[in-house]
Amino acid sequence: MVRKIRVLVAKPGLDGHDRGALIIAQALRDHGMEVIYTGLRQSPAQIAQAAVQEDVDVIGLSSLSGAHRTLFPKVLEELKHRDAIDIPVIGGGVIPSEDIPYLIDQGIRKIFTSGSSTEVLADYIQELIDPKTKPIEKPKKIAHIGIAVENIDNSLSFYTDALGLELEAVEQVETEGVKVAFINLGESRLELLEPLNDTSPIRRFLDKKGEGIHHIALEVDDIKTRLEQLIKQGVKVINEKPKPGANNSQIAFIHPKAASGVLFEICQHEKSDN
Ligand code: B12
Repeated sequence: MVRKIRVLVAKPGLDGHDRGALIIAQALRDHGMEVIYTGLRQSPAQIAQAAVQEDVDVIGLSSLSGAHRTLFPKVLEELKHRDAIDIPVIGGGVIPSEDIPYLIDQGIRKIFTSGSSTEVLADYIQELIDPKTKPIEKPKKIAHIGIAVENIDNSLSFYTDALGLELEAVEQVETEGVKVAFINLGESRLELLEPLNDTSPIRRFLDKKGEGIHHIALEVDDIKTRLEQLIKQGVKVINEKPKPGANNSQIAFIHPKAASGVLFEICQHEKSDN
């Protein structure tokens, strides 16, 4: 029989907020993991001891009291004393973003704050424990930044003359109702987007917001899998399936509501150096 992943969910210190920890414990059980919950007000030594005794695969610390900077590293210290520092420790709760790099530096593997998806958490633990699990692929680079313009010919000279960049090609993408000028910039591009007709999404954007940045495109290796992962994580997308984009690419848009108002495109080009 395959051994279930065993997770210790622990509340260090005097913190009495247990809702988040209980939700996480239940969510991980729903994902088929075995969860041991320490209960409230545990010392770092008690947590490390319980982790060793229960032979857990991962420890999840929850803190909302503001004591994470002291307590999380203390748990690591206690694990070290017990020769158990190989047990990965993750954390969550009310943890200001400026504290996260410090905690990662101390040896906490990852911090999940309010609003984190439990799907992402379960997948993360699965990957952490089982190296065979395919990790979530990070985007490789900014493929391009799309800039909506009324007329490419009128806008081009700023990019080619004032900035001295090189115009690589101009292409019409009939399906999107858009004419695109590709301007090389290091490993990325700027794409000037001119509407071809009144139903073009770029026309609607220009009427609503005027000229300016329309979207940021991120290059991925496997757009189909990446899109499926985003949908599984509960990220709101505009396209549930990849569609043809400019310059021999497959593209899909993520809803701006998922990304603080920014329209992101993920794209995969035929050649990986694109
Ligand atoms: C509900 C609440 C309470 C309830 C707690 C009920 C309970 N049994 O949990 C009560 C009313 C009792 C309470 C009391 C107090 N509270 Co209070 N409380 C809150 C509040 C409004 C919401 C917390 C909550 O339940 N969120 C919902 C859960 C689901 O979210 P979550 O815990 O963040 O969990 C998510 C993630 O963080 C993450 N996560 C959490 N744990 C873990 C663990 C792992 C392993 C992983 C991977 C992920 C993970 O996943 C969860 C799901 O997304 C917060 C404000 C806030 N916005 O967070 C203040 C807050 C936490 N409280 C605060 C304070 C100050 C107090 C009191 C000291 C107030 C007082 N003077 O008496 C007391 C202290 C109580 C104590 N003994 O510790 C402060 C803490 C300040 C700080 N960190 O510096 C906050 C931030 C309010 C504020 N803005 O000032 N509180």
